[in-house]
Amino acid sequence: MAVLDTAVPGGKPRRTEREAFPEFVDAVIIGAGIAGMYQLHQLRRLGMSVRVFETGSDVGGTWYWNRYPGARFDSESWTYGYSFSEEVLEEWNWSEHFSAQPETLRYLNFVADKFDLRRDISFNSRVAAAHYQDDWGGWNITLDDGRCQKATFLITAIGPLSAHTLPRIDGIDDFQGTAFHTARWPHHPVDLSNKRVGVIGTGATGIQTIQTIAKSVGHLSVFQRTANWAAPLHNTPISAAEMAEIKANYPAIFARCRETPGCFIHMNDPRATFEVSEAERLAFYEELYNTPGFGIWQGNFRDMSTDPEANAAVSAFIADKIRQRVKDPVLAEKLIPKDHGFGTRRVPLETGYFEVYNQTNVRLVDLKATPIERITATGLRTSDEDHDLDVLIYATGFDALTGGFDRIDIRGRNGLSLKEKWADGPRTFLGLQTVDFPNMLTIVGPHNAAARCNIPRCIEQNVEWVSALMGYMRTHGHAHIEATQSAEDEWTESINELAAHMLYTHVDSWMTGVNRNVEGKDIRRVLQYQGGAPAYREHCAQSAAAGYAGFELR
Ligand code: NA7
Repeated sequence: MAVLDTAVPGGKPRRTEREAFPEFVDAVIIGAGIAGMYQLHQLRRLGMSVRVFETGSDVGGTWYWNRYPGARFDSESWTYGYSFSEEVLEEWNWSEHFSAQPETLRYLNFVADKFDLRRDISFNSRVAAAHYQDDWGGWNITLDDGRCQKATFLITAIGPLSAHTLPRIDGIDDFQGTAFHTARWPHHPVDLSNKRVGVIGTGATGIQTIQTIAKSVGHLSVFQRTANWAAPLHNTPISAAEMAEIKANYPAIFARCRETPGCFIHMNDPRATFEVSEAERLAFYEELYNTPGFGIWQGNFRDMSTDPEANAAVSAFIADKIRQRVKDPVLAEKLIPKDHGFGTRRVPLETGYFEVYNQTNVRLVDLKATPIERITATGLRTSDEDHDLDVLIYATGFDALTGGFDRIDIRGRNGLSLKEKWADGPRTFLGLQTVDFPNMLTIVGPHNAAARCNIPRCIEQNVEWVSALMGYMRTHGHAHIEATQSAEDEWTESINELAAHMLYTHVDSWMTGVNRNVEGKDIRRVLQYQGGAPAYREHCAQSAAAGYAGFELR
């Protein structure tokens, strides 16, 4: 039985699947998640004709697809929502400091309703190809059902983590039980009670899933290949009084987010790790460990992500926490990462995750010791044992940042394939444009600050920059924009230089583009701008202020 793929789930599409749309529009946006929705809203305000194509049957992107149990924010809800609309800020109430997926999806539906976004969105519409047309200087976009659309501009809003990947393990289709990838969780409730459930993967998604289902399943087998660092989320409800205070503070909250490198509310401590005494250091780590959200990662000593010894100090602190929380010392050691330091992968935030392993119905299977050999009809076979399962959950991640692009046949000037151009790593200017692909703009594209960001904050910046560009081009009578070769070369070079001193660059993870489930993605690449969001914004603003320096406009 194949792994269930709920690409077009039971939910009723808002528009008919074979709807007609005009042959030509000013802009096509791919994706109706947070970025695509806001980009549509902005371009409409400029009076442009726009069509959005979305694979899912409704808005929401990441929050539409990732419905697995326990899916929730790792950013504070009140820093995550859109900031552009006073009305939205005033009308929407978050119920928890770190909102769960159903509430976030309700929020995005509320925004879509408020701005009547759906009338320009074609749902159940997967873009298969986008080819630049040298003769008329625009794009031909083809959907996988054969429908076509022409547009002057192609704006990708496809998300950094949208191309989910199943493991390359023999026998996936042999399994006779129920199997899901977490990013294709069904839209109907899934009853796991008393079932024998297996989860492959212990990234942020696996951790959220495991800690949520552990109590209700009959038996849970966690198949862990690489142990991951994780720190407490400390989520709590938001009272009405607190929400009123948050609303009153929104300007200050968003101002704070604009100052920090990742647009979270947490800012690195200006001190270096060994500038303080050991007692002071441990007290600071303890305080951060007890702080909600990403404080322990984003608000730690300034050298935590660059100095191996500083990183080892915080890693040792977190390792001790795991030892305190997991009763079986042998098991605790298996849960402590030995091959990478704390924060060199995006840190999963957990709620009682490590305590799950104290339950008698939960078993950790260490795949480093006993690798998976194959999936079988009745479960999964490791090198030493057959594991019988009713349900198999693949929390196996994504082909990050470039995977979403690779899945569309994007061709620029003279038929050049984007996948081929980026085969050895992306080349871009500002993470928004790439040479030979005129009039294509990549919101949250590789080399952009957004993929390392409290993402809506960076999405808003990207979208507003692209919208200002569109306005400028209209005013000046331009219909063609393309990065210059020198701007692309310099930006790509600077991206590589900025990342060189970061410890994360030397670790396999989605942030370095490593995904051995995908052909050709076993080599680390620099995919993110590491200079911090404020500096990134400054680069974008400077280019715009100089009449879009680094771009050729015609
Ligand atoms: P991640 O963080 O990429 O995690 C994927 C997990 O799946 C990770 O533990 C992988 O182990 C595991 N994996 C992948 N392929 C296999 C195979 N073939 N065998 C065994 N285990 C495998 O993705 P997530 O969805 O958890 O999180 C992505 C981001 O979403 C997260 O950072 C948040 O920002 C939200 P590995 O470590 O590769 O050994």
